[in-house]
Amino acid sequence: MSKPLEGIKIIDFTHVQAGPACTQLLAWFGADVIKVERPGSGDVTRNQLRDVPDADALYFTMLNSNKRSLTLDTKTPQGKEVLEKLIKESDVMVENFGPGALDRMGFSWARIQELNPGMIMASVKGFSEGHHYEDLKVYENVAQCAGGAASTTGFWDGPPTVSAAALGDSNTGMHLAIGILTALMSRQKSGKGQKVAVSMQDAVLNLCRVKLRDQQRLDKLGFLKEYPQYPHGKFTDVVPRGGNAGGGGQPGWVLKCKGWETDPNAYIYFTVQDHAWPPICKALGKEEWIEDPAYNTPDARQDKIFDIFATIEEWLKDKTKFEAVDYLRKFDIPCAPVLSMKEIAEDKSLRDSGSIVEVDHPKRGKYLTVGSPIKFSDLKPEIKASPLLGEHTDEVLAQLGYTKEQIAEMHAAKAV
Ligand code: CAO
Repeated sequence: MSKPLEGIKIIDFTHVQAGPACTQLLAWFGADVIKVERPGSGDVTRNQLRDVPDADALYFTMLNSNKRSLTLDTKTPQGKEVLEKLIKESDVMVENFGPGALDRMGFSWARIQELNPGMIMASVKGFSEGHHYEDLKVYENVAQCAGGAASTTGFWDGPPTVSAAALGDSNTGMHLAIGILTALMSRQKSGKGQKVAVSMQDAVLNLCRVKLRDQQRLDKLGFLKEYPQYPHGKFTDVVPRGGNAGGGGQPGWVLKCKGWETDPNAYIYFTVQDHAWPPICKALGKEEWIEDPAYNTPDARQDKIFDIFATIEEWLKDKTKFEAVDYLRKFDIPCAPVLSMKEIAEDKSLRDSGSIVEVDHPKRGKYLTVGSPIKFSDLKPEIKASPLLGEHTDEVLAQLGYTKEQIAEMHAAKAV
């Protein structure tokens, strides 16, 4: 079966996480992704946080599967020539260098268009073009702070907090993938390529839209009913950190289960969904709350929501998180155990669905990685090992028409 993106050739000039996450996704769906890396060193993540000496780090292998690796010093004349040829033959070029790096290398958008008017040039930067911080280099947590995630995450009596989820990196890469696919569709109609850019700040903000919603409600009302600060605490003029509160109209909290004193993840998330109030009361053995006007509407519950959570915790005291969820699911209550990474790594359902896959790597042996979170009826992406540094250099150069002698010369000149 041919893969949907087969025939699409992508120059993957990305490094670290944001760009590689994007191109990896496109490679899974069939694109020919050629990762261009600096000879000798390659993507910095090959060496970062190594757990096996002399083998590419998991940081690299988990973001670069299904790609080919071409080493190329694009600051040498031969390297530039190879890149020009590649640009002429490719559909997409993806990069996430620091601001201005590609221009300094001699590959401005104008030059790329000259070489290939059909080229889709996709970039990740920390901030968008024209932004007053456009010159800044940016990593994950910087973006989380600039995009509104950090100021709204954590507890009210603690500092702004970053999330473990890669909202700035992989999330930006996913946004860029959507942009690239849109530009490919557009090119089918117009024949023209275009520049696609996503800033990490914007991608984080896109996921924080409910907090911008809350800022405007706060400006109007002076309080936010669904936050733990209401009605007993104080609001200032900015959206506060809401701890583990549910983000919408359904109150929720992380609740302790049996064993929480020694197990840092012996918790469940429990949601008090409005229309599930009767089943919640039945599940907890608190039938008297069902018709009690002090409890039977969201407004009535609001000022005692933490007392309600305390009652649920009392009920949870002799149940493990798995026992609790297995019981609560029968009552249709939105809840889940707080899973550790160890539990996720061993989860049979995640393995069966291909969301976690085991891959065999020639140097490091077997390792786990995250498979496609997008499921298709007609495509089951096969997750392959990431390439060794320069593994496909000669192959790609030969496909570009270079002879064995020319390739040997480039090796001798350290251009590849
Ligand atoms: N051959 C020759 N030179 C190469 C090359 C190659 N194959 N690949 C990269 N280079 C050069 C670049 O041209 C650049 O050179 P100059 O700065 O001299 O013009 C140089 O390598 C460094 O590039 P950089 O600025 O991207 O690298 P950095 O390590 O200093 O910064 C990062 C890293 C991530 C902060 C920066 O790239 C950045 O801000 N990127 C945009 C935002 C982003 O994607 N951040 C998320 C990364 S994931 O956490």
